[in-house]
Amino acid sequence: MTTAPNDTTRYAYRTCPLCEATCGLKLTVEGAQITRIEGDPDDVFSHGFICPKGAVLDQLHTDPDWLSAPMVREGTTWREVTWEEAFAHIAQHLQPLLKAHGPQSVGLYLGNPNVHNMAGSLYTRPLIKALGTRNIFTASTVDQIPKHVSSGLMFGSPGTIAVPDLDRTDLLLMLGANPWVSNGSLCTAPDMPGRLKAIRARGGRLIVVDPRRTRTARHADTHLFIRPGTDPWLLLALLHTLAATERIDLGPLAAYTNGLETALEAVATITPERAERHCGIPADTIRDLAQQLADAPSAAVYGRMGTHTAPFGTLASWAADALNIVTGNLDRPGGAMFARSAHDRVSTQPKGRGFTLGRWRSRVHDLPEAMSEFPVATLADEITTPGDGQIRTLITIAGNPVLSTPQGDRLAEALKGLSFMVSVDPYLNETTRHAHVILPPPTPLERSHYDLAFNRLAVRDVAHYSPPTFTTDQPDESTLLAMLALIASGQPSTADPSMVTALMLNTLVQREVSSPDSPVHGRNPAELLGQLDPALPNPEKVLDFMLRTGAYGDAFGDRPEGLTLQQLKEHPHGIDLGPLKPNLPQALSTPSGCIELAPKPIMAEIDRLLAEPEPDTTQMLLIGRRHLRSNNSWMHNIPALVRGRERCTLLLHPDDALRLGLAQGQQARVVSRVGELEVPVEVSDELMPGVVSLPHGWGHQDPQARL
Ligand SMILES: Nc1nc2c(c(=O)[nH]1)N[C@H]1C(S)=C(S)[C@@H](COP(=O)(O)OP(=O)(O)OC[C@H]3O[C@@H](n4cnc5c(=O)[nH]c(N)nc54)[C@H](O)[C@@H]3O)O[C@H]1N2
Ligand SMILES: Nc1nc2c(c(=O)[nH]1)N[C@H]1C(S)=C(S)[C@@H](COP(=O)(O)OP(=O)(O)OC[C@H]3O[C@@H](n4cnc5c(=O)[nH]c(N)nc54)[C@H](O)[C@@H]3O)O[C@H]1N2
Ligand code: SF4
Ligand SMILES: [Mo]
Repeated sequence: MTTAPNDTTRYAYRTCPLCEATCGLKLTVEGAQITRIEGDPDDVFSHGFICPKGAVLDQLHTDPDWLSAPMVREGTTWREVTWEEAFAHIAQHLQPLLKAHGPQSVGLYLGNPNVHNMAGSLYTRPLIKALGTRNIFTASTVDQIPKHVSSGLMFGSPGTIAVPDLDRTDLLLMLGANPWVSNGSLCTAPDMPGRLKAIRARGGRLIVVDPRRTRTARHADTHLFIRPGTDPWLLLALLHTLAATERIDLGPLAAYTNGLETALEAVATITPERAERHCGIPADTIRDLAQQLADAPSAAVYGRMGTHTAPFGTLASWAADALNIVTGNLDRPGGAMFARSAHDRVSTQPKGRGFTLGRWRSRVHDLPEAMSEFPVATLADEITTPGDGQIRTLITIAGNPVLSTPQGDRLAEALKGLSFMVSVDPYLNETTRHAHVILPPPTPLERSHYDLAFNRLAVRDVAHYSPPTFTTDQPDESTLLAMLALIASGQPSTADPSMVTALMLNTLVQREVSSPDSPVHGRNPAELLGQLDPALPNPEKVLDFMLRTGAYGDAFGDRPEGLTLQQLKEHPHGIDLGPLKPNLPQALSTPSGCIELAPKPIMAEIDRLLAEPEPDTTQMLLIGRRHLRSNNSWMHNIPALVRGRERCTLLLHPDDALRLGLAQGQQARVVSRVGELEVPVEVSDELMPGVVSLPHGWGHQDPQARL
């Protein structure tokens, strides 16, 4: 924070925590008020970019519905309680339930904002450990988990995710993403519009594949309509064509890639003609696309939401990376690369334990775990189906699954049957209104920020730290989660939350000193921990430790120029650590030390795809969409963001409107296998005929919510 000319005014710089773009914001602060929020022109990554959501961060801070005290519910009556009372109440209910019904009787749901704050990123793990439950659900299974699974199978770790090298690529083939609006996902790059325009400005090309002509598609060189759910056909036909035209060229990747032959054999029958019948993209266009990919000096195939949250999402996710590999574009500038986040250490040897799926299965529907979680779509089943291991207690943290996950009305009914529910959430909303206790975190301006999740997915290596803009006497969210962990492990509700951090640091330091990969291998744990400033808040101690042992860290004095938290504090606009660097084969952690191009579960998915019948084109298909001024289900409480035209509408093509006798503004009834609703119609030729689009996260009519 620096002081502005007028000495009652100060500027505060902070990373926006609302989406994956991690823009730097410049806040003008007068006393306890924010008088202006703009993009920080000096930010090393975002260079002044801001979107309408970042610009109203202060309105979250001042939202009167943002809870400022813990709440306890009896029947339909809520009362504010002290923090001591809230923790005592939780201990009084949670501990006997755990004792009586065992760890599996507790379910945990983690929502999206967990990955946007340090507390959620660091302190949910000790909570999971303390609970000892396998009934873990997150927003990932309605989002990016296919990418984790395919990356885990190919590269050895579900966190080893390749991102398009946006700022250097010559050709970006983008499927199922609309970053002009979403500002990007699994590809952290503030100012997506600017960066995408720059591709074309430097002579590169942008090709967008989407059943809707989105804003992103309108700015592309080419937009191809695709029948929803059929991306694997297109992508596998591209692989097929590259092989058939002898354009496979792995370059240096060939030395450490297994399974090329098996993978190409698996797509041998997927000709462009066959793919066309499924995906609707003409065979000649597919052949031309394959040639463009092979000819481009560098190219990146990038698939997101629309390809992942679909049937065969994991196969589509694999196929995108497989294309990057067989064209030699993985891990090379302009292709798809791996970030080196400042808080992770760089691996020096390519071998590891690899990644396994389905180590255990869900109780009711026998679904495999992936990354220790079950699909959230089965959460309601686990709550309502009696038997050993039935979920009786639920903890939700930063999630609104009633509005954000499939069959939310069924889940809401299920929540009513729980013995006990705790929510860590600032709002009394459609989900948390079923809780018995709500623990609200401080506002985004009252907490510090370092992006633990998205620096791992960024198109440049960067690091930023933001201190709290305002102080508060409310406990930090890390304290709330640490208290839940302590209570879950049987500690009294008066236990000291710092114990959790101490344990975490101990685990970290032991791991580092015993790992030959670590820059502090063999050092004395007490000496390292002794170098951490005892005055730092708990999460910052962990962060400083991670930064100092990370890719660019000072290795606790061994690399004196290296990064520390103190250095980040001295650079409020962030520190630029340069463009993406080649990381292979060292970043691999497969048992073979090689890229596994033909993992068995993926090859089995290809067989399953080949058994699919040709699509029934008389069936209308429903897809989603995002709006620039919205964020899943939870920013609809900010007047500046919801003003204006109704946005929860059903988009459909004029031909379909005519055929169905629907006109602009009329109510349409949408019926699926599991639900139905009424929604106003918006006729638009930006939709592919046969497809309708409805945004998610709406339906705030629950009278028990306080929004
Ligand atoms: N049909 C359809 N459904 C979808 C999607 C789609 O595209 N189409 N998208 C899916 C995706 S990608 C996602 S990520 C999920 C999101 O699913 P969820 O994460 O379950 O839902 P959100 O609407 O993001 O709700 C976020 C919750 O976090 C709370 N919150 C906000 N900030 C904080 C904080 O700092 N701390 C805490 N403790 N709580 C906070 C909010 O009040 C809100 O209750 O939705 C999925 N659902
Ligand atoms: N403004 C705003 N920004 C957000 C969010 C928000 O709610 N609002 N949510 C945030 C979150 S949690 C996430 S995960 C990211 C997601 O960010 P993105 O991955 O960019 O996701 P979407 O914006 O939903 O875009 C998905 C696109 O896929 C298309 N699509 C649908 N089905 C198919 C298909 O079968 N094949 C193909 N090829 N395309 C298909 C849709 O038409 C849509 O244009 O956005 C984040 N940013
Ligand atoms: S693009 Fe995302 S990170 Fe940037 S200001 Fe908007 S919401 Fe915040
Ligand atoms: Mo998401």
